[in-house]
Amino acid sequence: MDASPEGAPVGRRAVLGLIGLGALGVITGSKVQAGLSELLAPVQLRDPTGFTSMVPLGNTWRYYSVTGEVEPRAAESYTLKVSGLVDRPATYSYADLEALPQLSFTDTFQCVTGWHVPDVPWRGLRVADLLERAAPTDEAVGVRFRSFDGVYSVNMTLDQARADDVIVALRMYGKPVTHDHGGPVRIYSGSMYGYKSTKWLSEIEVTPDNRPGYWEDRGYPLNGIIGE
Ligand SMILES: Nc1nc2c(c(=O)[nH]1)N[C@H]1C(S)=C(S)[C@@H](COP(=O)(O)O)O[C@H]1N2
Ligand SMILES: [Mo]
Repeated sequence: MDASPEGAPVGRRAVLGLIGLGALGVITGSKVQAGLSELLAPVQLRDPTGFTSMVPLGNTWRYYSVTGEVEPRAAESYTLKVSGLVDRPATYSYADLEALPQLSFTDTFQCVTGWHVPDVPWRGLRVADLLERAAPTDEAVGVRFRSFDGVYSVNMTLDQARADDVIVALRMYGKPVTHDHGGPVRIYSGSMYGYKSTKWLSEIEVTPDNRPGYWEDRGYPLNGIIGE
């Protein structure tokens, strides 16, 4: 079966039992690809406060994790590796990342399955800056973003990863990125669909190729630029 739905049910914390399959049909949307397979293998959808998902079913976040629950990581013990085809591999602590120049912008978050969230304020540092510090070698072609969930990864070309709106995000809505949104540190890939924004980021590896990552292996476009 092909994996069009995103994420996996996560047992008791999933609200699917609470809202039922009928409501799920509404959430996945009639004009979106609410195929039967999507209903049978539902997306992970959490509702931390209990009832918010009952109200505005339009522009709300879905909290995705293809691995179910992810062990939370504190900012104090967090590290990000920059590795692969670079002259200067490095490991950054959260404080190291915070000390680098940050930029802030507001953007629409767009999942390839159709839902979106407008006007999301982000803050973080450009992946381009980390790459420049690492100095990719002449053989470098792609960049692979890995997650400490142990499974998720995404690739981009080196050029795509250097775009101004591709950031290592430390803050969202003016606050540290929450665990459910992939904190303490996630990628936000501005002009690309949500699956290009690796949550629970652990490593940025410069690669000799641009091989498919988790969702690209399951049919999503390797070039995830919105509208292309
Ligand atoms: N580690 C990890 N990162 C991930 C995913 C995931 O399942 N695991 N899902 C991706 C997809 S398809 C989307 S749309 C966004 C969702 O971000 P959110 O969970 O903060 O809403 O995360 C992306 N990054
Ligand atoms: Mo997505």
